Amino acid sequence: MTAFALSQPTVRLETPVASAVREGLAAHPRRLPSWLFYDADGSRLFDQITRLPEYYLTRTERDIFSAHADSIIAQAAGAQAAGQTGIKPARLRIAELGAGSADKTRLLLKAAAGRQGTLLYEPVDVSATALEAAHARIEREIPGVRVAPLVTDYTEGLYLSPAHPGERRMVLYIGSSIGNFEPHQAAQLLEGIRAALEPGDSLLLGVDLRKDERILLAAYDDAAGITARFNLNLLARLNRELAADFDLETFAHRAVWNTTESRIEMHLESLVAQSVQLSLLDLEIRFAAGERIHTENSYKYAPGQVESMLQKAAFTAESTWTDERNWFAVCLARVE
Ligand code: AVJ
Repeated sequence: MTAFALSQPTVRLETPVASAVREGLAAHPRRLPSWLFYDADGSRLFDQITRLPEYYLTRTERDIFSAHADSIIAQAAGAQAAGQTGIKPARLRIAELGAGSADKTRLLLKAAAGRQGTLLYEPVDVSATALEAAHARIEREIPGVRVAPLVTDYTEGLYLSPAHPGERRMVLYIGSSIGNFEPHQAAQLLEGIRAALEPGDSLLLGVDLRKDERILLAAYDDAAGITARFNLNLLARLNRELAADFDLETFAHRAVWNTTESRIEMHLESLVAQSVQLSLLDLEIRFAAGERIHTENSYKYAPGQVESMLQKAAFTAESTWTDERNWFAVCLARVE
């Protein structure tokens, strides 16, 4: 019988996290993708961020929904057009991209269920756990709503089952989630959504608007230090998942306003010269003192910019709702 020598195999960890970290930390300047923020701890910290006094985004968008949910839903259903043309307004089914905890969405779901009696709500997220939490609560708390979660990475293309005849699909992409994408990626994403829709369907897009730099910086560098913990949790995650040895005391949270690109950037700055081991990647990274890892972009849009992004993706921007300070905008766009 032949004996085989079992040599130590070189196993390369091939998970999305491993490849993203390998690629991002090898780059100069170093970077890590912002989707890495959202493990269980990071999602909890983001939830705390949305309740911070400085983080106006969630509160402002919720205020817009509180004031306008009925008109937003009526517009999506085509009630206005129906008045003019005599066409019967359609029933809506609502899909939400990156649904997460779906908190603000409830205002829209209530308005839609109130209008048509029942509603099918299809939250789409890469994380099944995020979807499960929202599922039971929404069915329990909003009468008439049935939840059909869809676990998929919508940035890789969106595939939705066809709506029933006489139904219109409304896709929600709210919370300024699109702000994490570079302009060319954002354009692709909108085109991907457009391709999943039929004429008469609509997209509701929520974006953060350009404003005084001090307000922006405070929102991304709050006094209680929650955003700093959110950013640093990325390194804690690599310690947990990749057996890395980042010393969190020697990295600092930085928020920067990049006026040319019109975006808030988050970075993690190494306060000392040091080298870090990522055991499961078999990787060592040397940081110079002051060297940064770029962890997030959060784009802030000029008035009219969302509408033109939507038009470029072959949507017709129909209506935009905003708050009285003009800090946040919610735009309804139609597929013709
Ligand atoms: C979830 C992408 C909308 O960009 O404001 C919050 C994430 N980062 N604080 C944002 C975030 C730092 C957030 N989005």
